[in-house]
Amino acid sequence: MLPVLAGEEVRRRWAGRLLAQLDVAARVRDIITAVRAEGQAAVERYTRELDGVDLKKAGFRVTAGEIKAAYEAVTPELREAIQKARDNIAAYHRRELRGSWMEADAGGTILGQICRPLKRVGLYVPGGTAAYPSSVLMTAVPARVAGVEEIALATPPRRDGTLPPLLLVAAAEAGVREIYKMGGAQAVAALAYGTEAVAPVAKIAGPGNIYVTLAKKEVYGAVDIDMLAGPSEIVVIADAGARPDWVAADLLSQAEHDALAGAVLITPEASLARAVVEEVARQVETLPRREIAARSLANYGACVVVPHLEAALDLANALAPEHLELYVAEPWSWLGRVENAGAIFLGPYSSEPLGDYWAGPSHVLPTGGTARFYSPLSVATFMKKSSLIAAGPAYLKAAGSSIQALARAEGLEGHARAIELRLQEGDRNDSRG
Ligand code: HSO
Ligand code: ZN
Repeated sequence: MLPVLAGEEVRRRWAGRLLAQLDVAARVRDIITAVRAEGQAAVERYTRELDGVDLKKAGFRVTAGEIKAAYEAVTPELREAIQKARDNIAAYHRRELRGSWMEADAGGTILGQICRPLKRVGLYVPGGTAAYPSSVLMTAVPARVAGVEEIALATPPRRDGTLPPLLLVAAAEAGVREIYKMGGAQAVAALAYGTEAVAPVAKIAGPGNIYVTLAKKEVYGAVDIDMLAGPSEIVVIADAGARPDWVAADLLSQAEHDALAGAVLITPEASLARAVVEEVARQVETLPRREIAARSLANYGACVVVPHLEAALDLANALAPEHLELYVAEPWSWLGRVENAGAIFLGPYSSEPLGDYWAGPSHVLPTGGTARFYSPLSVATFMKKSSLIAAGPAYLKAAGSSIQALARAEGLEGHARAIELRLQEGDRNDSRG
């Protein structure tokens, strides 16, 4: 079930994980072209073909009546859990807010940076068995904390034309009022370019399947995107003190997401490795999603025995996993060795699902090795900056000749003269004074 592999083999398998699906790229491009050319008619056609839903009947934009019905369908316990999770996510992301700054020097020249939220963003939330209310919170709450005025949320309708009630409650609790029943590449295209029924956004964020991810890649440039996200991943680094049943449970928590998910234990302890392999086999039997988990483990799961913890950290850094658990005796002393990971969980009680639902950091994290350069979805995802320069005459006088020299060295006489003219005025003022 959980194969025992060499580190190199795990790296090879994980590297091939996304390439396995790239053949849908042409299809994605066709869908985007159609939505750009035909607008809402194309969105409706693809929704009929791919989701089996007639939007004329089901309605495109979610109504106040649908939100009200959703609240009635959700238990108070779940509603409160959504509210508490939302508050934790908001509190975490508020700590991340960075304001504009300005600094004046003695001569009165001011340099600075203006940070402001994007005005209108699109959030994508997957459908099917991956229609997670938690993902609504993990994208919408950081956007709200950033101060985004307009949030358009897209998620594919179910076969009966409805959306899951808890997902609607999560959206309402996060303050999202614009929800559209559309999914896949057609939703990404509609958000990027707009249609008669939905206004275009400046940026599209949120997880999705390969169609969504490739569509985001395709519209990038016309709009910004958060990242190119793939299936979930977890790497657990554990030592002799780790409980095999806890390690196994954490591996399964990500394996159950997707047949393409990756779950890997790296340990210097051969006896722990054996015990975890046994535990995984035992626990998976009673999981409702055991078939998905079993396929994930067979393809992209592994148990790797390494000579020492140093080697475990090296392999984890090479995999650059979405989630990394340091389930070892001294997790804090190993933290400095972690270079590439979307989220890091320290110690036996920091089980990965804590991050998926509750603690506060967004669970939208870099995957597929992109933790080498991407960061988690955050407030910064929804902000942009403008630089600020307000110079005085003394500044120009001090810097003018160097600027002119640089401009002339680049063959840009017009630049040089713009500075020169002002220096001449400075001379006249000097002679008059
Ligand atoms: N672990 C997933 C997020 C998620 N888990 C949603 C449960 N629901 C990707 O980070
Ligand atoms: Zn999860």
